Amino acid sequence: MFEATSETIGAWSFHDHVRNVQRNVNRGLFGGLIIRDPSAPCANHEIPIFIHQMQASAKGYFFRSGELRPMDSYEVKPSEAIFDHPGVCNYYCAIHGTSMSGRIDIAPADANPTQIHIVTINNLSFGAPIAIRVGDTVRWENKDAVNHIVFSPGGGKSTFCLNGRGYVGNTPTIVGDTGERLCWYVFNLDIASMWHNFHPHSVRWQLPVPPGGASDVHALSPVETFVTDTLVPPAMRLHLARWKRCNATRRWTRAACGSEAIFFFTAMSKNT
Ligand SMILES: [Cu+2]
Repeated sequence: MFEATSETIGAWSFHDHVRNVQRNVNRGLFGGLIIRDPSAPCANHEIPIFIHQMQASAKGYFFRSGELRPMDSYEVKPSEAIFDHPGVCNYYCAIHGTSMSGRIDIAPADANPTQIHIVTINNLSFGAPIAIRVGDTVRWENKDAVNHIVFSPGGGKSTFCLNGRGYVGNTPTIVGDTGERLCWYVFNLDIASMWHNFHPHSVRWQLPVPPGGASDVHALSPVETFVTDTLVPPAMRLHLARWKRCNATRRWTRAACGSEAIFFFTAMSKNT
């Protein structure tokens, strides 16, 4: 039970905290709780933004180790018929999430003897991608001081998302008139080790300390939140939709400025 008292004014992240955390995130088992400040000025637009990663599940190279304690190891052998076809296997740690991910490139079998490939787990990392052939064995050795679970759901590589959506044109667009007040509730819902910066490129906000101080960037640790108000600025920000191309000269010219401001704040894939 969560009691919304004056001491809890702000934004709070929640997520599953047991097992298969990333799989449960993909199912939507995470979110934010906002406790409004009744004495705060009314905003024209309230903007909850979740910054996080998702990884699709699909049929492919599926495997999952047990919980590997320090110095434990885990092997995927040919007899398990997992790396039995060429392709790319993206996997991650089921405890630490997709920020701790690895990759195996699987080539067809050839006349050379089969090999055992060692992946050393260290500093919350699986290290560089490895290349194997069908028929090879992969062995993970946990040299970290913490437990890990090597997990391949058979899907693609993880994608950075805003509110469950990735890529420009798909992520949320915030449109406001000049002078309107925006109340941002920013949540870093990356629950592994990924930090994100909130940096909307067109506004700044007052800091509580030092007096008179201001900032236009705020770093968010995993599961940290940030609440701030900004005003939609009077200046026009560059945007391709405001440029026109002359068919004769093939040159771009800037169209007349409007009074609206355009924020550009989006998420990109790690694949690029
Ligand atoms: Cu881990």
